[in-house]
Formats: sequence, C-alpha cells, structure tokens
Amino acid sequence: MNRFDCDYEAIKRIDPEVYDAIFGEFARENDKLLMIASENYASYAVMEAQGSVLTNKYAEGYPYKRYYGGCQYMDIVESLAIERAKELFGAEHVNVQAHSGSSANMGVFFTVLKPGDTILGMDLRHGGHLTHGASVSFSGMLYKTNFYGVDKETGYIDYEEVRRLAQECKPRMIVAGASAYSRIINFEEFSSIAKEVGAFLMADIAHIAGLIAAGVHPSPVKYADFVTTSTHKTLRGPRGGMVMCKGEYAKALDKIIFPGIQGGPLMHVIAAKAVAFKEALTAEFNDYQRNVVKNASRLASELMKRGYKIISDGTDTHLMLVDLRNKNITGALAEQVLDLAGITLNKNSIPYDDKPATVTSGIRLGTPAMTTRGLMDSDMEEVADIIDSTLKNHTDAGNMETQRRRVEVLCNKYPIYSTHVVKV
Ligand code: DSN
Repeated sequence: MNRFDCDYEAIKRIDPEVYDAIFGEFARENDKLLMIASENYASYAVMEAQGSVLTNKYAEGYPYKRYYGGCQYMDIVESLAIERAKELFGAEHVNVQAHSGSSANMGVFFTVLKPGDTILGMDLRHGGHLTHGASVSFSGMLYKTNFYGVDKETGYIDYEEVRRLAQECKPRMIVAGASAYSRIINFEEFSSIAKEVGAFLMADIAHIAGLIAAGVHPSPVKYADFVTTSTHKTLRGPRGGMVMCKGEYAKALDKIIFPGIQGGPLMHVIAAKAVAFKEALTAEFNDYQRNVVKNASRLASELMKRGYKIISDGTDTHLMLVDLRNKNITGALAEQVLDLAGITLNKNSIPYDDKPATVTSGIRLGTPAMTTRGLMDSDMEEVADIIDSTLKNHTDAGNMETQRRRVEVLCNKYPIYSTHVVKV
C-alpha cells in the first residue's frame, strides 16, 4: 500500500495552492489515526483509475446503449464494474452509476414511491441516516416518515417494536440500515415484517458493504427488494454509490438513475469502482474485513475495561458508539481534544441523547482505516489507552504532547504513504 509514484508535477506548477492542500492531506492521513467509521484509504489502483483520462468522457445511457459515440472503453469498464459487483454480492441486477449513497437511495425511492407515500426508517438520532427520512433531507421532505430506534436498555434494534410500528403506519417502504449501529442487522426479520405489511424493503448497507462482501456480516441481497450502498467505506473503493435490486425492478431503476435523477455517469469513478470490486473479490480483502471486526471488538473491550460505556455493550461490526456521559466530557470536546492528540473521529448523538447534534454525548469510533494501514488487535490496547489518557487529562498540555507522541509511534510503525509523498 505504501508506495505512490505520481509526483503531481502538473498541479504543483499550475496550482500550488491546491497542490499544497493535497500534500497537506497526504501528511494528515499518514500522521494521524483516522477513526471516522465511514472513512478508509482507497488503494493506489483505485486512485489511479479515479484520476484517469476517463473523466473526459460523456457516456449517457448504459453499456452498449449510449447516447454518445466513442464509448467502447466506457462499455468495458462499466460492464466490468457491474459483473464484479454481481459476483461480489450475488445480486440479480446492479446499477453502478449512482454518484453517491444518497443518490442511490433517491433512485430507489423514486423508482417505487410517490410523493406523500409513507416510509419507515431508522431514526437519525438512534443511528439511522439522513436519507432514511430525516426532515432536512429529500426523504423527509417528500414522504410521510416514521421511525424505529434502538431499545433504551439494550441498545439493540427491537424487531417486535419495528413490527408494531410497521403494522401501525403501514409504510410503502421499510428502510433497514444505519450509520451508527454496531450490531448485526437481521435483514431476514426486516423482510418478514415488510412482507407482513406489504412494504418494499430497501437495505442501505453503506457502512457494512465490505463486511457483507467478505461474509463477515449476513447479506440482505436475497431478502431485500433493493440494496443500496456507497462504495468508499468498508468497501474501500472510490467515493460513490451503487444500487442492487431484484431483476423485476431493473429497468425501472435504471431509468430513474439515468435520465431520472442523473445525467452523464462519472466514468472515472465507475472504473475505480470496478478496480475496488476486483480487490474485494480477493482472499486478502476477506482477511482485512475479519481484522476490521476483530480490531473493533478488541477496542470496545479495552475501552470498557477503562470504564467507557459502549452502546449495546460492544460491537459485531467495524464501529462502536461511546456514551461519554459518565466521563464528564461532551462528544464535541472529545472530538476536538482527540484530534489534537492525533486521533480523528466524530462526535455522535447517542440514542436518547439530550444534547443537540452540534454537541452530543458521544463519539463514534471505527476501525476500517487503521486496519488498512495494518494495525492489529494487539495494538488496540495502546489505542484505547491513548484515547482514555487524552480524555481524562484533556486540559493538561504536557499530557496532550505525550499522547500525540504515542500516536506518532503507531503511525510510524504502520505508514500508509511513502516518505516521498508525506515529507515534501
Ligand atoms: N456521512 C456518513 C457517515 O459518516 O456515516 C454516512 O453517509
């Protein structure tokens, strides 16, 4: 992973400000522990495809049915992306043109819902996503929304409560999936509930797509009518989206993605998706995903040993939500001081949080990026201890420097970029 040949000479010459920002980012990504659960390090092969000449080409339409000439290489890369995604997830139909996870979700909603229809999704404040019905998103503006959450005591989704809500609100669509839920999602149970009330089931697997591809989390593909994902989180591809669906919805979905809600596909990103899917089909990728989960599980238990309350008392996935209320620090302050110590993560509302989203009582921690750079479960004791020491003594500048050096030791042990790139 840690070799990068491109010297960025053209950007350096033409636009030194952007060049400096890019190299600043190389250094930041190399010198800090990135623990934002939705981030990862795409491989150089993925970045080469995304930074390629394919950005120049219009290719409206779908493979071998385009509205522009000269698409022969576009047809190759898009077909490869589709076929590899099908193989990876066992999907009947795949659309790789969605620009993002949000566009993927919009595409599905527009395919089978009409404005004013009812949807049932996971509450944003309990770990759901903006596009699952939050009022500030198109999903909350266009549809009648209802939400399920997690049980106050256990932190788990209560499927009987989901069933009760579904029977009460009779949604046209149920959305299963989350951005801050650390337990296995029972897609089979969601499917039973959806069938009982005559709803479509959409599974948004953006966070756990890599885990599912590697068989580390159960797949929703055979249970859900539609499965959406972004491609850059655990899946470790380029920033983008994708929709999978049953064959019966294929035509309608494709028509909504293009020309319904998007114009020309981002062919450089689609090529990068194809590369990422090829990488994801390897045994090495499966090992990586197992390590992601192993690291998260060890980190959660090391934090619990140090008196931290983890929502649901642990994790089955790549992430965990930490309730900081017994530590006398808000999520916002924790995010700020941990970044000074060299650990980047995000403040996050915890279920039933009484603080606003700009403050929060919690933080969300994820292991995908640091596992890509090679950290093992034996390193999680050190990571937990740095987090604990930083939060306990966050007003002590000397201690902050000590923790920053501990992070530096870990980052030097597991470099992600070559010195050629980070020491300019
Ligand atoms: N914003 C992403 C996250 O951080 O989870 C979800 O799309």
